[in-house]
Amino acid sequence: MIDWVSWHNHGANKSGSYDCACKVVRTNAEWDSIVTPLEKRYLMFNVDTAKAYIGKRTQVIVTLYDSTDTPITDDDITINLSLENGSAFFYTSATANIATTTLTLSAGKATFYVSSDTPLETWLYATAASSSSKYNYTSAKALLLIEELPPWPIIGSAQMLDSDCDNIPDKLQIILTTSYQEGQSFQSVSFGYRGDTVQVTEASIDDSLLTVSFTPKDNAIYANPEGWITLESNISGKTETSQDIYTDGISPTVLSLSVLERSESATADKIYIQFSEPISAPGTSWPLALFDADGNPLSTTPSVTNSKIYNEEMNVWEWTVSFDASGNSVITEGMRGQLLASATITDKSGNGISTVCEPPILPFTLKILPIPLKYASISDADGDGLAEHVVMNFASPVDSKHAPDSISVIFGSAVPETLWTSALDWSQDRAEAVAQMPSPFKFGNTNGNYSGLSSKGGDLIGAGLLTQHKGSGANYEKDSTLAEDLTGPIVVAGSVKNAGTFLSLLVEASEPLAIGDTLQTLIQRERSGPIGVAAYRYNLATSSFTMLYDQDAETAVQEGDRIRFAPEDASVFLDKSGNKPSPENPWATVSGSGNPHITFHVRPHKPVSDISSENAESCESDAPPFRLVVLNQETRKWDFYEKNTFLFSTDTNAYIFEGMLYDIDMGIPRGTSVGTSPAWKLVQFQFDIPFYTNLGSAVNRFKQDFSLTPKYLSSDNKVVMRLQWLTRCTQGLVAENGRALGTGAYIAKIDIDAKFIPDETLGEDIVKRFSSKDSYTKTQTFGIRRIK
Ligand SMILES: [Ca+2]
Ligand SMILES: [Ca+2]
Ligand SMILES: [Ca+2]
Ligand SMILES: [Ca+2]
Repeated sequence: MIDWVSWHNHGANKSGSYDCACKVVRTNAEWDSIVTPLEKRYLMFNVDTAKAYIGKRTQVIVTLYDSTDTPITDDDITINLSLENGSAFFYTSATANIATTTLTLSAGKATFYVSSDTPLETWLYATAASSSSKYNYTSAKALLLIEELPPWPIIGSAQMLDSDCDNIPDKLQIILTTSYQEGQSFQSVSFGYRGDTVQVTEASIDDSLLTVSFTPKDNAIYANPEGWITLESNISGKTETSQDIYTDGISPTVLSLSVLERSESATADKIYIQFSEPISAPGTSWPLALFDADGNPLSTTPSVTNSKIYNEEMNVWEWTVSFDASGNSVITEGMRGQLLASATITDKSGNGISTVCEPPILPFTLKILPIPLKYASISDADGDGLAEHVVMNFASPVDSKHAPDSISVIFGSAVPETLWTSALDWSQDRAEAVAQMPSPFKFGNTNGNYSGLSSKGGDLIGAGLLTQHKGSGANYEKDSTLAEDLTGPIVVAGSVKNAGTFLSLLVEASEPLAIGDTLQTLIQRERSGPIGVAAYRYNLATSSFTMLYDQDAETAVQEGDRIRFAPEDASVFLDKSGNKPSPENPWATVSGSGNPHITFHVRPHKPVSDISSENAESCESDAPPFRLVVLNQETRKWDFYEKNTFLFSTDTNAYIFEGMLYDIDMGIPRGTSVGTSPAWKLVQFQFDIPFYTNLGSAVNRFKQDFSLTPKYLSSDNKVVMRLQWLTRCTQGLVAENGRALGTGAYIAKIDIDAKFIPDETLGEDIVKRFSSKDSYTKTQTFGIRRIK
């Protein structure tokens, strides 16, 4: 009998000296003798020393690690906080009132605050509250140092105030632990305010009360401010800083009021009150004085049966108010209300209603509930690959009173986008509306992150979310539905790299793909097309696929090419909801990786060249035997070079090559988009082509440098060259030593080196890649036949 026994070596020790004990084959195992060692886990504090003055709180963070110092986020144990000696208080926040000695980790971490009323120097521990059968927890340990208050002022407490009753903070009041003495003075106060840091160097100081005024950059209502604060003081020529937090000293107030449109089936009215900040549950006492539409006070006190939070984000509460004895509404649209000075409304910091600020008298607006949405969709109606067409269906016809003020649509998966519009095109029966979003969703946003059941049946995946919005403040309402993805996928990027004699093209799509008709086209190339790109094989990952093809293939995609999906039914690929690529889905430029690679096609123009000794056209006995001829893509003429010097140009159809002709055709990566200058300024070639008889005797040699400029690169990324071995007057082809060559087989040893000289104005990465070299070596046989 063989049993496999395994145990963790996690935490066995940090040097891992018994790593090999992970799996052990045991024979004749005795089960009761098998011991699984407990895995070690460590609680650690973020500080070695936690330091505070008497009565002040200092923040400490405790984190759980394994023996490799990796934080453990899935073992949220409860911990006990304790001291070696003395007593301290532990709080879960800087402002919490109730102390605790137990905490539960959240994702492997807990933050707490410690303070003490007496000076202390002792050890602080965080210990696992209970033991585990799997883990052995080591406690966290740090020095706790509680010191007497210093003999200069530090922050005792700090409160943010609003002195002009606009619900925007403007004054910070600090109670110092002591007043400034001789040789001590105020320097500055800095504090955090909604992401800004505000620094104030002027203060009014009255004994130990220090007040600074400021105007916030962000002038939005902020009636529950909280943040950090730093006080700098000059103490006998030295700057001493005191850090603390400031708390909310601003009273809650009412911002807006509304009453719900009364339906036939209603049994009570619903009143909505929007507060300037979160409040504590107000109970059923009515908080407002009422006025009629003309502003005359009313003595009515509505009878409240319930109050509850209605919109937490907007601090809107709902009061249920009974009808009067005759069944009429006590509060109607247009009436006004004012917060009662006696109302029992308090904010989360315990601030009651202001005794200084006069509450505003506000009208009750009518809250209208929107007609629920039933279905929505997002498509690319104009076929350019970008989604912009939104259709929405409502549960019942929508009259203008119940129509949304605006709609918002969330779409896109990697970086979701929210677009808004208020322009809706209603159907005849007013149960459907169409919105052309003012600008389409961004390139690549062709699906969304929502999924669920469709009201039309079946599941929706990759959906967006459509929300209708109506009203504002206390009468704001919204209602959402999934928006089905009816937008086809697009190609967002491509990158090509060499894979031996093949190229491997990675095509990245905007969303997860499905395979439809495999007989259709994978992608299209724009250059000399659109043409379908053939591949030996392709591999689909979720939202991308790689294609492998011969780098010499006519349809090969190169760096700088643009590619896209074949439109509609011509595409192999669909998105996961079955949407086909749009008719005009956009092109994406293919980037390269690794060094750019030149494809060489070097071969004799004809396997056997007929050479006549009777030649009149270029009969110069002392002319060099070779010319390099390159097709100029700007003039469409042949440019002739001899020893790297430009000689002349001729029309391609007017010139007849004589002598022995070699074709040198190359594919050179542009490295940039089609139609723009290449990523290289030059390609420097070194040609070395010695020719031999078939017995190996040297006959002649073409050895020349040539600097290729972009004017020779076709829009199709091709370079067309000819190497012309000229005949000599009355002799035909001659060897270097002047002897005429006879009919027979000859050998060419071709050696071409190429070096890219980059366009330095491009990005660092592309400049580096286009500073590389490539080369080509081949031995070839060709024939010469002498004719009369
Ligand atoms: Ca203010
Ligand atoms: Ca407040
Ligand atoms: Ca579109
Ligand atoms: Ca889609």
